[in-house]
Amino acid sequence: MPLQSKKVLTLVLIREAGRVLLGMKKRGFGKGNWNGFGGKVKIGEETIEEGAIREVYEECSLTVSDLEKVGILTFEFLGDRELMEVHVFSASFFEGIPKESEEMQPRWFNIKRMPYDQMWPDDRYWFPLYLKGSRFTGYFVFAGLNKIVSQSLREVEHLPAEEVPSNNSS
Ligand code: CJL
Repeated sequence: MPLQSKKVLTLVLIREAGRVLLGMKKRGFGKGNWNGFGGKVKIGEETIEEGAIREVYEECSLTVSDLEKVGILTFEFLGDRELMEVHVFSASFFEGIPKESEEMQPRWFNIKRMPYDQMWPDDRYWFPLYLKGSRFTGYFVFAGLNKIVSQSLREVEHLPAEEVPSNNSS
């Protein structure tokens, strides 16, 4: 593995009428937490958004469209050289009825009552920026999975354009 590499992940927050759809993660990384939907971007997917749309469908049976990129969150875990870069999208348009999958149990939350005690610890910092319609970038350093040891979070006017995956020989 290169000295510093990053894993690109997606997170989609579906919003309707003062509520946000979250899923209770039933297995794997983040099990027991409420979170938006998302996951890895697969080889062959042309954009991060395309991976995000696929993951939402797989995890809760909704077809989302017109995703808006609202944030980029980078996570460093002390002792681990791989960074996690989470591209956060907001979706206001969807078709279908939320359905439980093997991965997620979906449920609507009133935006005034987010279950921060059962979410990743970073969420209580950046989620309010999402809820008020801001765009943001954040960098969080974790010691273990539950403790934030350093963070920077800023609201931005524009998010950086998506990077084209490159093998460095072009
Ligand atoms: C972990 C990274 C899973 C989004 C969902 C994991 C779906 C992998 N995601 C929030 C995170 C990570 C995070 C860092 C400390 N809200 N989502 N914090 N916080 N990803 O496939």
